[in-house]
Order: sequence, then structure tokens, then C-alpha cells
Amino acid sequence: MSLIASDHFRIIVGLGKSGMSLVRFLANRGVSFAVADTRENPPELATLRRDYPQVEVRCGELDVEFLCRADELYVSPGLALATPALQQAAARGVKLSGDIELFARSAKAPIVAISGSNAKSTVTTLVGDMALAAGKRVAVGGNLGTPALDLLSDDIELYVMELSSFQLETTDQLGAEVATVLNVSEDHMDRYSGLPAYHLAKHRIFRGARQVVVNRQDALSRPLIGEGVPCWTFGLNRPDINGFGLREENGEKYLAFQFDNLMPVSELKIRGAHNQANALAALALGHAAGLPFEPMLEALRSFAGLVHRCQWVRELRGVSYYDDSKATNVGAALAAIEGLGADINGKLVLIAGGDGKGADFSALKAPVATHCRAVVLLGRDAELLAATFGDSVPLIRVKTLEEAVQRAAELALEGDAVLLSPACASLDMFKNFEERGRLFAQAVGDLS
Ligand code: UMA
Ligand code: ADP
Repeated sequence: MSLIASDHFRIIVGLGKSGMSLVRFLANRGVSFAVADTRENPPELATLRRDYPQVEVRCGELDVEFLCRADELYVSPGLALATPALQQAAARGVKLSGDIELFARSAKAPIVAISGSNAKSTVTTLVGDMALAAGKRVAVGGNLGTPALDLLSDDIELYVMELSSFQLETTDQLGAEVATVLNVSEDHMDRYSGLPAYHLAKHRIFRGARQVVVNRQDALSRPLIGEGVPCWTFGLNRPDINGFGLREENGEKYLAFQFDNLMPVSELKIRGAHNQANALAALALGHAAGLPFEPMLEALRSFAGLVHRCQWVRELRGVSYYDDSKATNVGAALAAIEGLGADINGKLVLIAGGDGKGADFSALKAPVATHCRAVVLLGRDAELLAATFGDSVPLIRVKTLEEAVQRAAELALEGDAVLLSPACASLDMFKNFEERGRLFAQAVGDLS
């Protein structure tokens, strides 16, 4: 059976990175297609016009009549499926699909599929490193780095894929060798009607999975699966059969599988309880994918963490500065505040705020009161955060990130840490979370 019926006409909706990967994929297979994007000047327009000048492109407001010329639309993860024009096309019988669905149909090697509200990139990178250390020809990407379709190659022996809820919404049957939802906490509430809808989207990752990995400490990570599907678990408590967890022996903590210690936690370079959970999740996924323990542990020992995730930047006058710009939601900021707060002798001066994406910040109130000396607030939703914290902690409002760093440096005492962990997306003030992190590090570097 052919993967794509060649007599059908497709439209790619969204000409960003994933849209461009779809263009290459369809063009290489001789499928006829056009492109639409609501933006007047989408990011890959120049590349498309240069490399595929014959392809029809419609920019600006989506035209339902145009969309209905297609049998199937491949919709960018950046566009809500609730967009009226897409819904009108769907009501007229046009199928809505996406790049991951095509990837799943085309991949010839097993897929390790990773979703969750937080830790996706860290765990995906770790599993990729483990597979490399085990000598596998591995491709790593998806929501992280290279778009899925650009990874496809007959040489690949294992795909390790980070998948977002947006990508999963347009994926019917992933058929992963092993799939996981690492954790579920509120995120993207500007795109979903509530946590149940977001949860439902993430759990599509389990469709057709041959094995699953479950977080013992997060009931929302547990799929509804049939009896016969092997299930591996991870968690920070003691593991049991098929479980990865922590065991203590002679005062030393170990990463462990079932009843056996694998490696002392002290050999990990990444800090904090949340990163121990990430190491255990990666071990569970790697084990399910058939990787041997030795190379997996070797990869864990050498992994120093990803940039902008609780990354140490500098120490000045006894104060450490950490860039956790990737904390774009409440769950991530919570993990950093609790993880780092418990790790340091002094207190945290937290820099937070930005685009809160409709989130409920209340879970931050208690840990902030426990661990923070002060909170410096900036960005669009600064006042929402201020209302959450009330008078439980001193609050300082600033206009720029440079000013935030200055004020935090003045407030921090020796032994404290200044932590940028915004609990918000960056897009109200910055190009992306990377730019926010870079500017933070720059401002910290400029402190004297
Ligand atoms: N947009 C429009 N009109 C369109 C299409 C897009 O206005 O017709 C806007 C939307 O605001 C959208 C943004 O442009 O959010 C980006 O859309 P895009 O189609 O240009 O995106 P890509 O470059 O294809 O990037 C997408 C993922 N982006 C999103 O899900 C928002 C990238 O994840 C992913 O790396 C890439 O595909 C390759 O697979 C980024 C991301 O922020 C890193 N993901 C979210 C997250 O991690 O929280 C889910
Ligand atoms: P994602 O790709 O899901 O955004 P990352 O690995 O990039 O995940 O980490 C994003 C943020 O989540 C970082 O700010 C990091 O400090 C935080 N984080 C990392 N691991 C965990 C975890 N196990 N639970 C909650 N938050 C975490």
C-alpha cells in the first residue's frame, strides 16, 4: 500500500520549520500539494520560492474554498485545530492531519516517543545520547531540533522523538515501540479548554504503542491500555517489579532497577530531584527500547544538562546565578524553585513573569514563600503573579530583564541564588526563551 495516494491533492497549512519539512517530503514523493499560511510573510517563504518555485502559496487569511480543494490538510502544530477555517474545511469532509502522522507511517525503525508538560527535551536528549553510546544509528528530533520528517532515513535504527500535545492532536496512530507522557501539569491553557482536553491530546501518544513508560508519582501520566501491553515505571520512590527508582544504601542514594542499584546519584552532573526523575525516565525508555545498561549509565554520567534549563551562569560575591528560561509554565518553575531551593544554603531571588498563557499560578505561592527572599516581576502577566503571591514575599516590579538582574543582585545575600524561572512564555518581550536566557546571562555577565 502506498503511504500517500498520489492522485490526491494536499495543502500544507503553516510554512514554518515543520511546514517546510512537509514540502520536502511531499515533493520528493511526487505528491501534488499547495501551501497556505495566515501570515503575510511566513518564515520559510523565501526558501520555498527559491527551491520550489512551482508550488502555489496563499498567504494571509485562510480561504475555506481554497482549503476545500484538498483531500487532506497537514496543519502546523502552531495553528489551533479550532481555527474556524480549518473546522469549516473539516466539516466539508477534508481530513486534518500533520507531519507526525506522515512520519509514523513512513518510519521503518522503532520509535521512542516522549511527551509531557516538562522534561521532554532533557529526557529525549538523554535517550538519544544513550542510544549513541550503545552504538545505535539514532535520529533525535520532533518538537525539539530537527522536524520529524527531515529525520527519515533507511539507515536509522532508532528514532527518539519529542512530541508536543499540538503535534499529537493531528496524529491518529503513532505505533511507537515505547511511549511515555512524563508528567502532566497545566500548560498552553490559551489553546485548550482546560486540563482534561490537554491531557487527552497528550495521551494520543499511546495509540498503537507496543510498550509504555509511566511516572509512578503522576497519575495523569498513566494511560488506559490493554492488559497485554508491557508497562515500565519510574519515580523517585523505591522501585518494584519493572520499576526504575531510587534506593538508599549506607547513606548513599542510587538510581536503581527493580531490586538492584545501578549507579550512585552523586555521579550525575545534572542537579535536583527533578533531574533524578529525568534520568530514571530515560533509563526506563532506553531499557524498553532494548539498550544495555552500561552505555546508558555512561551517557548519564557525562550529561551536563541542556542550556537554559536550571543552567549555572556565574557566581559573584557568593551569589550563584541560574538561567531556567525554559521554565515557560508553572510546573517547570515549581520544579526549579523546589529543586534548587532545597539544594542551596541561602534563599532564592526569583525573576518571573511574561506571557502566562492563561495559567493558574496558585501552586507557586507556597514554595515561593518557603524558598524565596524576594521575587522580581516583569512582563505582561506580572500583575497576575503579584496577585497570586500577595504579601507572602517581597515583590519588586521592573520593566526590563537588565533591570531585573540589577535589582536581584542588590537583594541577594551571600549563599543565595538568583534564579530566572519565569513560569511564563517569553513571547511578550523576547523572540523566544533562548533569547531571554541569553540576555539574562549577558546582564549577569555585566554585573560588577
Ligand atoms: N502561525 C501563524 N499562522 C500560520 C502558521 C503559524 O500565525 O499559518 C504562527 C503561530 O503563532 C505559531 C507560530 O506561527 O505558533 C509557529 O508556527 P510554525 O508553523 O511557523 O512553527 P514551526 O516552525 O513549524 O515549529 C513547529 C513547532 N512550533 C510550535 O508548536 C508552536 C516547534 O516547536 C517545532 O520545533 C517545529 O514545528 C518542528 O517540529 C516549538 C515550540 O514552541 C519549539 N513548541 C511548543 C513547546 O515546546 O511548548 C509546543
Ligand atoms: P520540555 O521540552 O518539556 O519543555 P525541558 O527538558 O526543556 O522540557 O525542561 C523544561 C523545564 O522544565 C526546565 O525549566 C526544567 O528546569 C524543568 N524540568 C526539568 N525536568 C523536570 C521535571 N521532571 N518535572 C518538572 N519540571 C522539570
